[in-house]
Amino acid sequence: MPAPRQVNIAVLGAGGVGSCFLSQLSSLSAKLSQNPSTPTYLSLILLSRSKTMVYNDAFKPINISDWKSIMEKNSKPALPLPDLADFLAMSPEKVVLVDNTSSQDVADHYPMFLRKGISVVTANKKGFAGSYALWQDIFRAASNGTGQGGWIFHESSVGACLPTVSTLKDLVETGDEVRKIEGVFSGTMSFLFNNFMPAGGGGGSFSQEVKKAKDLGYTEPDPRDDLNGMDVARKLTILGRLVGLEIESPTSFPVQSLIPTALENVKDPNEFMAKLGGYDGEMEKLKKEAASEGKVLRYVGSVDVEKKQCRVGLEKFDSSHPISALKGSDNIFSFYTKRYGESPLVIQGAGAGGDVTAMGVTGDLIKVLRLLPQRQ
Ligand SMILES: NC(=O)c1ccc[n+]([C@@H]2O[C@H](COP(=O)([O-])OP(=O)(O)OC[C@H]3O[C@@H](n4cnc5c(N)ncnc54)[C@H](OP(=O)(O)O)[C@@H]3O)[C@@H](O)[C@H]2O)c1
Ligand SMILES: *C1O[C@H](CO)[C@@H](O)[C@H](O)[C@H]1NC(C)=O
Ligand SMILES: *[C@@H]1O[C@H](CO)[C@@H](O)[C@H](O)[C@H]1NC(C)=O
Ligand SMILES: *[C@@H]1O[C@H](CO)[C@@H](O)[C@H](O)[C@H]1NC(C)=O
Repeated sequence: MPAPRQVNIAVLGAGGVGSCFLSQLSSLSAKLSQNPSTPTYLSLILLSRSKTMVYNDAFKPINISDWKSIMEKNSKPALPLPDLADFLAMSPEKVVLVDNTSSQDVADHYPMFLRKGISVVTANKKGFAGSYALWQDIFRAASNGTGQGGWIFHESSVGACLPTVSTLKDLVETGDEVRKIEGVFSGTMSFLFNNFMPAGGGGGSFSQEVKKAKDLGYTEPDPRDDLNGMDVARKLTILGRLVGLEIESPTSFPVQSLIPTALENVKDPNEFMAKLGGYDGEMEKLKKEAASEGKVLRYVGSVDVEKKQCRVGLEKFDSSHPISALKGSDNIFSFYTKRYGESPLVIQGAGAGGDVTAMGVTGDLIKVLRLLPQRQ
């Protein structure tokens, strides 16, 4: 009977995704410890928020079911990231770092963690959608079978748990030729346009629909952080890079902002919301135009791989197109490839939410566990 394995888990971030992850980690850990062929013991040995951390020098496990009160009672000031990397590297067992933050700073340090043999699983887009230099550094630092660096997985960085990253990687690695990627990559934009211009007709004014989305909690606290299109641009950057395009940054291709120019610099989000109605005319005109052609407006991202062109913005679609028929805040990703021909490989479903995003992270954690060497 093989010796049981022990793997130490360090979790950064305890927000919406982080809390769901911790509850999934708790049940995963119980299940793996019962595995009859190779029991694996997962220990949560560090938990961090932006200013505070829980850990101990002996790498003793933290009770996962009790993390909230432990975090309140026993936390110390957060270690600076280079010190955190040194600390984790001293662990007697392999360490997997779960990044549940949206921090650029944490993402900038992935290469450092990986080079110290620490694996990383993450829903944070910042490491993969920032500069191309960081992208290259991360994948150079990651183990590629040589057994030196840690492993890195980031399924949830695009479309939460929808299998977008892994599917694209499989297409590329098995030799298919990806020609075009197109879709609705933002739950917020999906909800907004499915309501502003439903395929069956109707829908309120643009500002009314933005207000509705905000009131339901579908937007960022300042809806301009959605309307500027940068969230979509970041996801498109990741998808484009996965098919081999050297995209310099999410600002190196055209991104259509839906924020009226006059309201870009308004300080207060409430003032922005109050004034948005004054600019409904432009969107109303586009809506009428699309309707007169029997089409609907949608906010999409697309990569034309052959022409090496990326674009984010409004497009018109026939009402029979799968993109027009999207419901609620669902995402859709269409991969047009040589093997799939005229009929693209389509992935569709919920692209946000703590639980489904955490599931993507937990799935990545399971992949890393399979790759880590068995105990001697
Ligand atoms: N929620 C979704 O539907 C979804 C979908 C796909 C991807 N994602 C991605 O998942 C990540 C987490 O999302 P979320 O909704 O859970 O965010 P969130 O609720 O804002 O939580 C972020 C957490 O990270 C912590 N944090 C920030 N900077 C840190 C640092 N330098 N070191 C340690 N901890 C730090 C915060 O600490 P404090 O508690 O101290 O503030 C907070 O606990 C984001 O990258 C997001 O883009 C989310
Ligand atoms: C945070 O943890 C949750 C659950 O543990 C996981 O689903 C989520 O993907 C993680 N987020 C990141 C950014 O790693
Ligand atoms: C962990 O915390 C839970 C909830 O407070 C408690 O019931 C359980 O006994 C604790 N486990 C250990 C090993 O201390
Ligand atoms: C793996 O690492 C070696 C040595 O650094 C490098 O030459 C090779 O290109 C890498 N392979 C991949 C697939 O990254």
